[in-house]
This record gives sequence, C-alpha cells and structure tokens, in this order.
Amino acid sequence: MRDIPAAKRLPPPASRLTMFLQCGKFRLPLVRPLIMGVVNITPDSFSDGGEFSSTQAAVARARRLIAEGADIIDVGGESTRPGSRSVALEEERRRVLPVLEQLAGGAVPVSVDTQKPELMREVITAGAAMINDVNALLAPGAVEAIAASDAAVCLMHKKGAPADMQADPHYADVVAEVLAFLTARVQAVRAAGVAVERIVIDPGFGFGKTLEHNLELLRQLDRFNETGVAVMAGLSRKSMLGRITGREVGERVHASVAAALIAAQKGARIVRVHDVAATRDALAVLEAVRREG
Ligand code: HH2
Repeated sequence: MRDIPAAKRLPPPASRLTMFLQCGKFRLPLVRPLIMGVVNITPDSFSDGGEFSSTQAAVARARRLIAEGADIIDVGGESTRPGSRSVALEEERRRVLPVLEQLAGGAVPVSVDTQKPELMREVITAGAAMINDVNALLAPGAVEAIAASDAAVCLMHKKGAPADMQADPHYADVVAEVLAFLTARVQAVRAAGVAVERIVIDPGFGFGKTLEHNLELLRQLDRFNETGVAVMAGLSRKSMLGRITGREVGERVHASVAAALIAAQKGARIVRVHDVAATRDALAVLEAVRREG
C-alpha cells in the first residue's frame, strides 16, 4: 500500500463527546449547557441592529451579559441576516477591534463572529479566544488562521449567501446534508491539527432553511453529537420564532428561551442567545431536573 503523507492522513474519528471546550487559555467544562451572549456592533443586525453600534454601548452590553451569566461573549461587526450585504474588512475591523480590546483579558472568553481570515488573525492576536465563522472556515487561509492559533472555532452550516439564502432553499434530507457538511468541515480542521476540544459545530438555523427545515434540524439535533465535537444552536429571536408565534423581533424572548431549552435537551452544549438572564434561569431548571435524574 502506498504511504499517505502525514498531512493528508485524516485523524481518527472522535470516539466520544468532548468534555470541555478549549478557547485560548480558557478551558470551559461542558457539564451544563454554556451560554454565548451576542453583541452585534452593527447598524443593521436583525435582532439588535443599531442598539450597540458605538464601542461604548457594545462594551456596556457585553459587561451586562457577563453579569447576567454569559459564559462566552460573541461580538460581530457584520450582519448575516437574510438580505444583508457584506462589510469591507476595514469597516469590520473598525467596529470589532476597539470593543475586543476592552473585553479581552477579562474573566470570560470573547468570540468574534467573522468570515474574514485577515480579521481572524488580527482578533486572535488582540485576545479573541474563539472565532465564530458562519462560513465554516471555507475562505482561503481561514483554516490556517485557526490552526496557527490556540483559539476555538465554531463551524456553521449555511446554504447560499445571506443576500439570497432564504429565496427558495431545497434539501433532499436536511439533517443528513447538514451533518455531512459539518462532518467534512470538522475533518478538514482536524487534519490541519486543531484538537476536537477546540471545535464547535452549528447547523445554522435560518441560514438557507425554511421553517420546516429548521424544525427538523431541532428535532434531530442530537444526531450532531455523532461528530464528537460540541454542538451549538443559535435560535434566539430568529424569524422562525416570529413565524410560529406571530411576534415581532423585540417580543420573541419567551419563544427564544423555549427554543434554547429544547436545543439543550436535544444535546446542544452551547446556546447562542441575546437574552442571557432569561435563558440562564430556564437552563438552571433543566439542570436541576437532570441532576435529580
Ligand atoms: N446567527 C447569526 C449570526 N451568527 N453564528 C452562529 N454560530 N450561529 C448562528 O445561528 C448565528 C451566528 C444571526 O443572528 P444575529 O447575530 O443576532 O444577527 P445578525 O447576523 O443580523 O447580526
């Protein structure tokens, strides 16, 4: 048999679920679902656009979410809502870096939601402990940017680009397709030398999916644990919850908490939310019940 060069050899499949998330110097035990609190430094995010677009407001928001119990803070300088347009590197940098500089070095790891490899490298140097990439590190140089660091990474599935992804998404089997994509991305990132404890996957609720696709992914979320890496779910305030409840984005807290709770029961190890305090209470009830069991 021909020898396969070391770099091309795939690492063995993860045999069991990782028990912690390693983000930079932080080691977060995955004994209960972790809460990632969202801070969008954007004028146009669907959930909180314009509310925290100044550095000061974004930092204050992040500190409040930490006080409410966020385990990780996710800052983003580019909206990826359906219909959004991409932001130039310089503008995204201008939004994110001053906020990161004030939050890095604190007690809670800071994640940066970006698809741009240059910015990934810069924010990791500036203290980001995690990169949350809705493009699953597909941009040239993105895998290398993570591999050269000790940051964690979230690989998210999306179908199409935000500008048109909700036009008319189709899947033969949404769960099988999303799982196959994320499994391949995990293998690619592991092959570049990134440990399973640094990798998170996310099916990308609302990213090129109809309401029925999103519901099917939520029903079968536990299947994503087959990959052995931590699963994250981001359902907070999303339009699928508006479709179900008939409520506007600012009135979706209860539905968001319900969705986070279901995701946690279905095996999500991290929930990405805007309403940290409410989510924290709901997850505390779940954990109390689990402990008793
Ligand atoms: N959803 C959004 C953005 N980033 N990242 C992950 N991993 N998973 C998600 O579900 C996800 C994400 C969209 O939500 P939000 O950040 O509130 O809005 P916008 O993209 O308009 O800033």
